[in-house]
Amino acid sequence: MSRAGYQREYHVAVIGSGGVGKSCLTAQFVQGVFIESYDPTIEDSYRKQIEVDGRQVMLEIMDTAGTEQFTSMREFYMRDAHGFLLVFSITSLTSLQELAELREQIVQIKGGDPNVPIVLVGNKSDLEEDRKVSRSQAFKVSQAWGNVPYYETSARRRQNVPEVFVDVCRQIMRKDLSRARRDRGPERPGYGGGSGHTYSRRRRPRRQKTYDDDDYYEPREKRSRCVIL
Ligand SMILES: Nc1nc2c(ncn2[C@@H]2O[C@H](COP(=O)(O)OP(=O)(O)OP(=O)(O)O)[C@@H](O)[C@H]2O)c(=O)[nH]1
Ligand SMILES: [Mg+2]
Repeated sequence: MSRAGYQREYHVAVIGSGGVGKSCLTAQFVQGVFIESYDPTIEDSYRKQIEVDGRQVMLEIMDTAGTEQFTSMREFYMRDAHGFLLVFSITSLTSLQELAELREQIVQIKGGDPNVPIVLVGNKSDLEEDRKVSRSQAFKVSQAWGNVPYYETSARRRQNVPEVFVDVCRQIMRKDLSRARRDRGPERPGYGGGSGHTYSRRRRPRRQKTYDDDDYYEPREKRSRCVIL
């Protein structure tokens, strides 16, 4: 149990077109393995306990179907999830374009809330020679969606994989905290003894960097609205 003495459970849905690497990202994060073969997902869910900003969090990860014929559960998981990884492959422009509709559906299902916790994920970054989506293209999309964070990941090389899950989790926590504050004032009994001080610290202004800072890397708590390459 965390020093806050209270464990939260958050639901994260991993969504995007078929074959972009949703299952591989999830498997890398949960089990630390890379799956070479392609077996279209119907619906899988995983639970993993992680520590974010000193708090123990139980993540329930819904690995969803990208293939049309298996998408009947879409509305259910969109309602259920607190946060979303919107995944495309940097080797397919169509896979990025198809996310727009999914994102609109999410916002609509969440009652028009434009601040739903979302991370835009460009996967297969190891396939640079097959790149069809430039970083600037993807970054523009992330800005148009209200400055959601954009990361490029490689499930194959485990690059930025934990980072995307932690980022969406942190966004959910932040939202949870502000809701608790709104409902109950500055005290935070919902966090079971946490004063909220540690967490609110994360809200300080961040240094803005642009997507083409190739060597850009800052400690996790400092970055959120930028591209991680
Ligand atoms: N080179 C490379 N291949 C990847 C990466 N991630 C996934 N793949 C491959 O892409 C294929 C599809 O990966 P999946 O994770 O099954 O794709 P998915 O998005 O879950 O597909 P659906 O379940 O049909 O929606 C597999 O053959 C993977 O090995 C990556 O980061 N780099
Ligand atoms: Mg899958």
